[in-house]
Amino acid sequence: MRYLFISDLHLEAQRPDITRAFLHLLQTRAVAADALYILGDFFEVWLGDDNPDPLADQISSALLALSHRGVAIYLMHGNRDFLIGRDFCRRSGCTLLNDPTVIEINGEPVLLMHGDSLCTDDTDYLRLRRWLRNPLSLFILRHLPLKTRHRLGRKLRNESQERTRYKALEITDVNHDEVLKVMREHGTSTLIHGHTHRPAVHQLEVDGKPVQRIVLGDWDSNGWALEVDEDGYRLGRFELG
Ligand code: LP5
Repeated sequence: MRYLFISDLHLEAQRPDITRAFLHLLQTRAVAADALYILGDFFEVWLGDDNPDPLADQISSALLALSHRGVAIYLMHGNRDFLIGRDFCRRSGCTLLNDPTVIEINGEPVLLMHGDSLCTDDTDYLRLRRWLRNPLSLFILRHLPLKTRHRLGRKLRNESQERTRYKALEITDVNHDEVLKVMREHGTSTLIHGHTHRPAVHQLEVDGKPVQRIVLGDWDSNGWALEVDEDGYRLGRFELG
């Protein structure tokens, strides 16, 4: 089996280069895989499946075409696109994954997360996350008029950009103890996540056993993808073209 993992593309109309690179990846490396996993922040901001958006239509058609070619596509929410719902998934042939999810690769359990919930030192963000992601808030947000969601989404982005500017780098990274805790809880020796925009493969130990934490990169000046097959895990950077 061949797997392809990506995250943090932040697709938006203002970055046609990222959209082009993603469509190219679908037509080349993704068709050669058995499964494509998108681990959150696929879109820069997602205001709801009912928001008319030509970019979303283009992306969902391309994903659907890939799924018709026999590639299984899995999508996890990120902190920017947690309002992606069943309608988008149906249109694009994706299966929505819970965060966290454990899958099996080469007979081993592998833990998949977006990564934001691992940043436990970022207490302000976690408070916001708890509020935004509780079922009642989600229900209310989904039923707000689109214009109101646009306004609130913009306000939240501006506020977030302003506040992250003053946060120390350690605060916006994952907390080491939290990583060990989730890996121990799920009994996995591999964790794959995105969110922090700090692509790397970290070798760690849980209870004396070697484990690895693979951080996917964000697509900005380059693209990033993790390929996995029976030969192992290969995290690579590529030109957007
Ligand atoms: O995304 P990134 O990496 O830049 O920053 C994140 C954290 N910020 C966020 C917020 C998102 O950027 C914006 C999400 C938009 C979603 C739109 C859909 C919803 C529509 C309806 C809206 C109600 O996730 C950032 C982390 C950072 O990652 C690193 O981990 O630090 O967190 C923050 O900056 C949060 C602040 O610390 C606290 C913000 C308090 C907000 C105050 C209220 C403002 C008005 C709210 C209106 C509802």
